[in-house]
Amino acid sequence: APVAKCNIETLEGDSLSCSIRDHITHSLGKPCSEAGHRDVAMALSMTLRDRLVDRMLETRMRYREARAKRMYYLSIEYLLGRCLGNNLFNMKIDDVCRSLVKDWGFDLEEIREFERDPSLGNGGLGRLAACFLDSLATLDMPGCGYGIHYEFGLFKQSIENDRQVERPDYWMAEGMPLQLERRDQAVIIPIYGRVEDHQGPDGKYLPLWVDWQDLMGVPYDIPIVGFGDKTVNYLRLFAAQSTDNFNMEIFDQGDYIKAIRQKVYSELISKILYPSESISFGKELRLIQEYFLVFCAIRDITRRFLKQNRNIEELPEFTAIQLNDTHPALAVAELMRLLVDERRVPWDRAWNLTNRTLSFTNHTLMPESLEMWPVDLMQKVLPRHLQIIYEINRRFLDEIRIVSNPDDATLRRMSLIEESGGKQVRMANLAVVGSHSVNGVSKLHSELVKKVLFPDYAALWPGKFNNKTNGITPRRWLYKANRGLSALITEAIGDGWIMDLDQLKKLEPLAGDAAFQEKFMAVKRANKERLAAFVAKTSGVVLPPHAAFDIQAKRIHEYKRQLLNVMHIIHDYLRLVEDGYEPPEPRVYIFAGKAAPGYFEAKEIIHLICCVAKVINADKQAAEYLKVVFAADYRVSLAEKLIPAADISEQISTAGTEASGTGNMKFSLNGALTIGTLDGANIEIREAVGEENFYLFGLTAQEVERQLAAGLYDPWEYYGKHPEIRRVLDALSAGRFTPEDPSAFHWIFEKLLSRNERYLHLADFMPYLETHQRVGMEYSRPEVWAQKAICNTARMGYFSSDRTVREYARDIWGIKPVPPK
Ligand code: DL6
Repeated sequence: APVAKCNIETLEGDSLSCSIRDHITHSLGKPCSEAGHRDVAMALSMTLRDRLVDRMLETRMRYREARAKRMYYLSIEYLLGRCLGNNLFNMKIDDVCRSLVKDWGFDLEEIREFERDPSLGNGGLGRLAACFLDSLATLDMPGCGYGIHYEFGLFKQSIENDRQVERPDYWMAEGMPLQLERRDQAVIIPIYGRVEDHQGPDGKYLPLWVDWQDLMGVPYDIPIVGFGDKTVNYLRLFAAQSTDNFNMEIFDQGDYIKAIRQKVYSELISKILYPSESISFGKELRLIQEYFLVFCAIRDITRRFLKQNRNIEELPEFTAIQLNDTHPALAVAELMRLLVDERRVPWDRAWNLTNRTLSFTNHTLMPESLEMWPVDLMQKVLPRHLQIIYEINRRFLDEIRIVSNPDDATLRRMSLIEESGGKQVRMANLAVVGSHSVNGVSKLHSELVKKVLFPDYAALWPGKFNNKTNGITPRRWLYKANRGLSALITEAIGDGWIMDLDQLKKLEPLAGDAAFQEKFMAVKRANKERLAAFVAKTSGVVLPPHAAFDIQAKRIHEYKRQLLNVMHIIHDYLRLVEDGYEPPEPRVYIFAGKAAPGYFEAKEIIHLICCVAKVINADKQAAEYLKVVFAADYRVSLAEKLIPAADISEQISTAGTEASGTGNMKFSLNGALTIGTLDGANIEIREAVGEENFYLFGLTAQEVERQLAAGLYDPWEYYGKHPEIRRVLDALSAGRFTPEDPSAFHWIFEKLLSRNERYLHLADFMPYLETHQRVGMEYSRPEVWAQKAICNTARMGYFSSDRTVREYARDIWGIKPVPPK
């Protein structure tokens, strides 16, 4: 067929087809007759990009004409998930494309499988950022993301010899046709050097940052389309490159190799995403990454702002900058530097502007995740920023001495500098002091942020602290991920729920309706069959779809207590094979999640799960009742397969440790029942779906805190009192699941019986078993289960990220929707 450039303004069959053919020929350089799945995938993505870029320019013009305030989200991680499918759904052309490529002999699902997940995040924090971008665009809100264009995303995980193996993830291997390189908007970044004291032309003190080296940040824009294809915002990711001139001096001296080494070092900055929160090595590189993000973002934001002929004094009226955790906290110092040193704004005024522009979200209570940077390191890398941080601290401490006359211990706690051990900069304190708003991500977490993390600041500035319970985008997590359920819901109540998730409430009257229950469970069954086929193909384990699918999918961490889950599985297995007890329903246990490569316990937990799975899956006596699977390489696209197939969602962290969780929301929205503790957003989910539709167990955060504070926790007492606990721990200690290496899991025995065990596994074990018993009984009554599952879906409207984003917009950012006329 003749191929011609054509207008894709109307994304319908003919024009779409024409544009895809055009890209196959002119962008990929192939005759259409030779195009394969990959070529069609690339050409389709390019076609969408053309359309999205048009919309993006139109959106930008619309915001400009409205003189709209903008919000910029600064995050070191974004876990976007595959873009092609999501864009097709949000642009509402999935069906058109499916039939179009079918006519050419291709299958759209297979085409989508060509895209690699851009895994530019570790877990919840990065995925939340991606959900917010979707909601901002869907709500026509002027909000964009800034991040790092890592060359290698989170490692790819495989399981070999029952252990996690990590491999680099070169996520752009197949190309990333959606992104736009913006070399013309590259940013030059100063780093290292020293500060000299000078006097400015106005006679005032003028510090000069001299002898710095420079780096370059090249922006790549990924268009973010809202549902309905009206508004297209963007995510701007910066890649580090060396500048052309940085190495001239060494070069002139003839040391070519040294010059090249410097060039390579510069490009290391955005080479790889750190696979863990607690950084123990490569600290300098990580600090530079954080600075790199902050510098590029602030420079870009202020450039855009000033380009519109605005006075810098108006910055907070037109700009909000949200710090996603402490990683971008250097923004406080960088914005001050830009205002004071470059634009010569007096310090007090600059501080006022900075404070009104910035806001900060905390995502963790884990002490080891609270970032601190050695003063020596900062002095070396960012000498001027360190000076500014010291000055902020000096003024802040002087001020609180006057306001509240605190004692020395309070002053020490509130200082931006940790003095004990080697001096360190406390990034969380910097973010709190420099922002006008500090929020937690669930009701419980926000309370704990005030009481446990920042009690002194909360007493000083009670109005600064607030809660914004997390949410998830219904577009990716229901509309796209669960096509069967999505169609059933739309058939029952119309499609208004996609933009207004509260409308799911209309399903409530159907929860007791036998015909609807049957359809709902048929969808679940089909999802389970699909997952079972995937598991059989990828790991060889055959799962019975009539069993209850019980899934724990999240990062592997002691506080998330995958160990508690495995202990329960071992208990069930031993009861079956040693006591002859037959459970009321067959159960499939699925685990998924990555362990940080340097986190011994987490990697050993994966090893344990795989060893237990191997023994159980090979045991004929258990075959009818029990299967255990570790699904490798957890990522967004795998989550989209797992979550719609779950009957039971494991949300079993020790109360007071999980800030919010968002997986818990995705499972419940897709009709899984939660077995969970009173932790993070579980509490609010339980309130929303109803106590009777949530399986609660375990100590409360207060009880945990009391046990730990008073040293009351005595695991040996539980071990002595409960034969169930003894049997499981003794089996682990005796090498029941690793006959070839009997002491492999003895460390677990020792750890769980140590008085310092922070996550109180044994205290919650018996209540967990009893609750599971109840889950099993209720699963074996299909009408009871179906009613509860439907109630979960029907009552999860609150947990849409649209609601969360609206709250941020109203309470913190001060931005409003700017819809097309
Ligand atoms: O707020 C998003 C997400 C929460 O849902 C999780 O509970 C929390 O663990 C996670 N935090 C991180 C790491 N944070 N840091 N630093 O991913 O945030």
